[in-house]
Formats: sequence, C-alpha cells, structure tokens
Amino acid sequence: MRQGRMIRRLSALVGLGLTLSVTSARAAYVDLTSTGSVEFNNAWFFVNDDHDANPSNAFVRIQAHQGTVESGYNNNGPVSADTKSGSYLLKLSQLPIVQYQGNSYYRFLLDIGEPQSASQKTISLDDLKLYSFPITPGNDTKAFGTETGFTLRYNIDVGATDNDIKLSDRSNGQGKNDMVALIPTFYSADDQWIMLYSKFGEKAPAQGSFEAWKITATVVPEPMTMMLIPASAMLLLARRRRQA
Ligand SMILES: [Ca+2]
Ligand SMILES: [Ca+2]
Ligand SMILES: [Ca+2]
Ligand SMILES: [Ca+2]
Repeated sequence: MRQGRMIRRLSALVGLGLTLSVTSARAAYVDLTSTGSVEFNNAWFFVNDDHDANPSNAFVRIQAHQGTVESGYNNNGPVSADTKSGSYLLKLSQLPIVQYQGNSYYRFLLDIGEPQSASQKTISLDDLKLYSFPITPGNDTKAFGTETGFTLRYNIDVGATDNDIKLSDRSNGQGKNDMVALIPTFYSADDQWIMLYSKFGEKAPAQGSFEAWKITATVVPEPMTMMLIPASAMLLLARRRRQA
C-alpha cells in the first residue's frame, strides 16, 4: 500500500516536472529593462531611449483602476475600465511603416509610467494584440469585438506559448518612450480601423501613472538599438533553428 502511494506521488512529481519543463521551453519572459531586443511571432520589440516628449500624442492610455493588472484598447466607442478617456481608433493608412532586415513593419511606441523606486519601476507587458475592421458607418463606435469584420492581425502569444516582456521605466513617468514595437504589416484591400489591445502587470505589477501607446508621423531610420542582437534573441533563434 505504502509503496503504491509512493509510486503515485513520484509519478505525480515526474508529471509536474515534465509539465514545467515543457512550459519553460516554450514560453518566454524576456528582460528588456535596460537594453536589447526580442522577436515574438515575427514582431520585434526594442528598448528605446528617444526622449520623445509628447504624451498627449497617445492613441490609448491604460491605467489600473484597481489592483496592479491593467488592460485596455483604443476605441471611438466603449472602452475597458482601465482605458483612460481620449483614446481613438487609428486608420491603417496612418500607421508609420518601417523596413527592418528586409521586412515591413508598423511602428508603435510605448511610454510606460512607473514609480522611480527600484522595487516598483518594472512592469510586464503580458498581452499584445492588433485588430482591424472595415471603415464603414457606425462600425467604429461598437463594443470591443462586436465590430463587423473584426480580425486579429497580430498576437504576441502563439497558441500555448505565453510570451511576455519585462520593461522598466527608467525616466520616471511620461515623456520618454521606453519600447518600440515593430508589428508585421498585413495586406488589406481597403483602409481599416486599427485597434491595439494590451495587458500589463501580471508578472511585474503595473503601478504609478498610465501606460501610453503612440505612433509618430515621422518615419526615422532604424535606431541604433536595432543593430544590436542580444543573447536572449540569439538563444531564441538558435532554439528555433534546432527545432526546424
Ligand atoms: Ca516612460
Ligand atoms: Ca503605470
Ligand atoms: Ca511596477
Ligand atoms: Ca503573454
């Protein structure tokens, strides 16, 4: 009896170990708190330091209304409780396009607002999704996901693979972009409304003021940081090659 119980316990532990190793091999929580970049699902994410001081430029600002996890999206219609007023839909034709390593990307900027203290200045970007839907009368004022032709165009998570990014607000608040996101361009015969959904704070708590997503009208050459390929990205590439 005792032996049987021990075997069951051992197999439970082995099972748990297998689950954990599979999860850690597939999911990634990449540290972009100081330098570097990472590629997730064909999109690139870079630490940024361009001192762009125009927080009012944000098309969506997200701040937890309770606790330390927050999520939101830009819309002309109803928004989440964590989405601050003043958000608006973008048009596909408004998005700046940049070339990087021979591919085309839409360029988004993220300015996080976290307290200065070492224990609070980090924040995790847990979810990032980009949606589009046709520009037709009334389609822009519907609730999230109910728009006609609502289409998911990008997701940082791939199936069971949960990808997350750890960021740090090194500038204490708004006024300095902390991350650049390059999302692969997609083909559309028509102009579309663009909605960006993001969630913060699950792995590293969201505190202080709001997180602001922006685009800039000026298309700048590839920043210096884009030339750097950190160890984390190299590891991912190597792993992918091994799997291929
Ligand atoms: Ca900031
Ligand atoms: Ca914040
Ligand atoms: Ca924090
Ligand atoms: Ca995730």
